[in-house]
Amino acid sequence: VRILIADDEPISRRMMEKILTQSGYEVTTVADGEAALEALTSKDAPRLALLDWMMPGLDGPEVCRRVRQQADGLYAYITLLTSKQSAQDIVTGLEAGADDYLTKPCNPEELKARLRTGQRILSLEDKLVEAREEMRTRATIDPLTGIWNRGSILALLKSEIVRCRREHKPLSLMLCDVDHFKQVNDAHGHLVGDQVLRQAGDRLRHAVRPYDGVGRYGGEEFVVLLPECTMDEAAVRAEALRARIERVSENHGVRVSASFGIAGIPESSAKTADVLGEADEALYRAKSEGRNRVCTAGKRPSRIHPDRKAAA
Ligand code: GH3
Ligand code: MG
Ligand code: MG
Repeated sequence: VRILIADDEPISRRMMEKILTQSGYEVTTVADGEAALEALTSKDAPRLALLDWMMPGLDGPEVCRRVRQQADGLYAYITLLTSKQSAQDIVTGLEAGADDYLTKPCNPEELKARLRTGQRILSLEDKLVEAREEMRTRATIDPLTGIWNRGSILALLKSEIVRCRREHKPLSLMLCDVDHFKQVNDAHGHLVGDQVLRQAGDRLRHAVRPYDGVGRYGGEEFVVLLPECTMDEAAVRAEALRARIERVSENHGVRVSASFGIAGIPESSAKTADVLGEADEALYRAKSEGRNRVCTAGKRPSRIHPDRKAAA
């Protein structure tokens, strides 16, 4: 465990350093408040600190205050060292954001015991942060495919509509639905069905640019958000994806294809289009025209793959 000791008196600094090094701490020492503040706000800062109250420049409580103000990372457990003993001083120190205080010269056993309390609190904090991260993941990520869940992709759509309008950029959206997916489940079982969905999610994710959004809209339906992409560009990319899904599935035994509905908001548009609804209509058209194809909102006839047109 790493700990910072900030004390301008060399003797007391060395004494504490010795005690703590012997108890297995990895000690960093500094001799004034500025250096302490720098160490505690740096990247990968120690999370335990002993700060002398009186130091030239910034004193202990001031360092505390600034650390608490600036901190955006993990919590640091700060103990102030003081030779003062009046109740008012203690209140001042704690109000500055210190977690604990010790009077100097400190008893080695008490010092170690107090620091163990600090470590307990830090480990509680770590568990909380971990739990929060896990909850965040569960709330935003679809567990089967690892892409955004419905709520997240819809929230992203909302904010991208606002951003693209503000920046006068187009925005397009693909809805992708696996064809006859019920039959995949029926013929190969639910586990293979899940596998197909995971692969579809991977394929979509790998086909897009880093700033595009890919989410699972429902069972076997996916949304791909394409900011700064016109509907024509989106249709070209959807067609490439469609062909790829068809080709790859042919090599893998389970025949899978998907239909795509494209909609978008042009860069100059002021109206609030229901892009999702329009994409859904286009998707419906793609389904009713025979599946395994890309349809674009407002365009008739739909984009039919050239091979299929020839075959028709
Ligand atoms: P269409 O070409 O018209 O889209 O036909 P479809 O069979 O793909 O569409 P439908 O909506 O009738 O069926 C979707 C199926 O997807 C039904 C449901 O059991 C299945 N499904 C939904 N979520 C999951 C999932 O997480 N895993 C698996 N294996 N199947 C799922
Ligand atoms: Mg389907
Ligand atoms: Mg469906």
